[in-house]
Amino acid sequence: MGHYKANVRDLEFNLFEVLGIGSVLDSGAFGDLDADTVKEMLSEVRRLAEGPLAESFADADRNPPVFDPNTHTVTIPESFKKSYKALEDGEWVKVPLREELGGLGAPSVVGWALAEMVLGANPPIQMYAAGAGFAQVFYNNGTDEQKKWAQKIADRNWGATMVLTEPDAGSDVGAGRTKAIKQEDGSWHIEGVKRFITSGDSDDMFENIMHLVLARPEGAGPGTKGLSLFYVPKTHFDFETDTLGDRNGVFVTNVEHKMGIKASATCEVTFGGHGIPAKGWLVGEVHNGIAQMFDVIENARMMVGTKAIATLSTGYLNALEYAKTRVQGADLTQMTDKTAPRVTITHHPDVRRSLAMQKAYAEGLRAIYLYTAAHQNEEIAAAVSGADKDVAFRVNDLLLPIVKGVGSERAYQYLTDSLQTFGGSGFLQDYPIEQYIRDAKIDSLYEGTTAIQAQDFFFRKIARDRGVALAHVAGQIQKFIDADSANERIKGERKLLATALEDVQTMAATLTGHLMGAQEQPTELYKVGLGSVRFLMAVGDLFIGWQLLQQAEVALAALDNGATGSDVAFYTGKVASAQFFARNVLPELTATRAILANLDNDIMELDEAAF
Ligand code: ST9
Ligand code: FAD
Repeated sequence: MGHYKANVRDLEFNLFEVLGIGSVLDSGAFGDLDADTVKEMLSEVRRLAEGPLAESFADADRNPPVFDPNTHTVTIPESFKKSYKALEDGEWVKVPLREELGGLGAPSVVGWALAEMVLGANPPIQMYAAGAGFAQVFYNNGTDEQKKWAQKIADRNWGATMVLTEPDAGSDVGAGRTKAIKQEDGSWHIEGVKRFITSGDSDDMFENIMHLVLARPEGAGPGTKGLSLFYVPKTHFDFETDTLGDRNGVFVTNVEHKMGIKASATCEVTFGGHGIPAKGWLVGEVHNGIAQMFDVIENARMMVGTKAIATLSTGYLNALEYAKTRVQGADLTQMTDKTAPRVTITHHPDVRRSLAMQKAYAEGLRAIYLYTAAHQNEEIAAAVSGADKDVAFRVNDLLLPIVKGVGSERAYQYLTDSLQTFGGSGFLQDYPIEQYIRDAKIDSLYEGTTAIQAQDFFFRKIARDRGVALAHVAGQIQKFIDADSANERIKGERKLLATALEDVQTMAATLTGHLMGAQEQPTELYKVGLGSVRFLMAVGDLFIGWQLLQQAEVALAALDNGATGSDVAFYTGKVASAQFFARNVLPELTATRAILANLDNDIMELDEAAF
């Protein structure tokens, strides 16, 4: 048995019992795809993830990719390439893609449920496998001619990269200096050095790599709006004859030595610096680079959040298994009796508290990413929350910083609890948790740090959206609180949820007040900046509490309907987890509300020397 533990029971519970996607599939909205086929897919990807994909997880960490500066190449460990091939052979990453690109056109929610298991087993595999997804963005944004290229790229399973970051342009993408110079034949020459590029080179895993590069055409304006998006192949390719041509002038010039996800090659990539021009083509022949790149970024943010959540889930399940067998100390009620029998650590209240928090966050965050994915297809969104197409996409936008920002922060926080459950053994490489923690730390950094997610959440997803998406989700929560059919057993928890909703609404109003106040007094904006991460995390807790209680309602009904066998423990656990979260976490939002109500700018006025 490898390190990875999937939770297919919970995935099926979310998909079929809570979100109810079975009835949408049965309506024929997604062709022949039915519930049984989705269940078979989940089971097959679980087999792959727990077996061949997980197999190289530790080996590729201990023997990471090696860079050869003379040939500008990266050597990837054989064990990892074997795992990668196992995923590629099944074409699993294409399941949610459009049919023109060899996909099945399955709903996003199915695609992300499958991806969770790959990301939990060996995250860099999913990153290297993103080529066909990138091709879909290229297809959606490309000219008719470029659409044909995109189809070929997906068909031939090329690798792909997203190329934004430069040494002086990280969070501030608009500071990028990489240039694009127009050529007479309609192509462009790209010149500059990009940093931290995931999968910049990948040994012989792919016959070619498609780089999607943001660069500034000569004479274009400043900031992100002056950037355009270019398709830049590693090696030229003749799409008429299907043949590889000369090497393009884009070379990897360094590979980083990292804390985690070591199997993923993070590269410095130099365009046009080695005597050969780096030739690129303007995507869609329009200068709309940042908006086009956000089509990739939105999916990548979803991927990063799901990765973090997947890792927390397997961390929790590993900790749970260990706790059930580790015998240490006596039951607390017999602590003074030195002859009392020794018990497994699951008998200790603090271990139970910790396991309950890990379970609630792992399963609550899973519910959040699947609810988000459910709003990426209008048919599913309509069934799940009654959202029309416009509102569905706004809700997806609203929830992405929660999936990415809250998912990554909470996963890292509670993975340390998973490690703590193992005691000193957790610190050893005999168990996977220390690698989980190292691998998960990146999730709060790349694809926009948590601070950037929090600002995106408030300024763009709430203020600029005029609260439409937030009001839709808050309406769903209110409906749940008010439901006549509410089960009496979680009545007290509904009250806690109602208070949490009110707390969050007050926090939103407070921050909005500072935003408005900034028209008169610009430094009022600092208060938004000081409160935005707390606010993001608070909204995350509210949504998690709501999702868990909704699950508890479904579980109680299943128990009342005579659930049997292992389902009894599963549903009982759902109810207990929701109650624990509501009682132990939701009341904290009242304190956050008070903190936000009293924000001041003292810390902004403090001399740097005083820090
Ligand atoms: C990175 C990669 O870190 C790490 C992992 C790689 C793994 C690779 C595998 C990925 C797999 C998944 C992909 C699969 C592909 C598809 C599959 C298909 C099924 N939403 O606010 P403004 C746009 S990469 C949408 O003024 P500033 C919008 O067009 C590096 N659009 O921003 C807007 O115009 P308008 C990641 C948004 O002040 C325009 O930007 N780096 C959003 O100019 C300007 O907006 C980062 O993430 C949004 N939320 O620039 C950088 N926001 O307003 C983080 C903006 O007219 N920094 N736009 O609509 C930021 O995000 C900054 O806030 C900034 C600020 C750069 C946007
Ligand atoms: P900075 O932007 O310098 O941030 C430093 C600190 O300041 C952070 O805590 C940040 O939150 C804070 N900060 C910065 N600006 C603000 C602000 N306006 N408000 C509040 N706080 C702020 N990039 C790509 O283009 N393609 C890739 O494939 C890719 N893969 C990556 C893989 C790895 C392993 C790593 C480490 C990075 C990768 N990146 C990639 C780059 C990544 O997206 C950036 O590192 C990230 O956007 C942060 O930029 P930075 O590192 O320059 O940090």
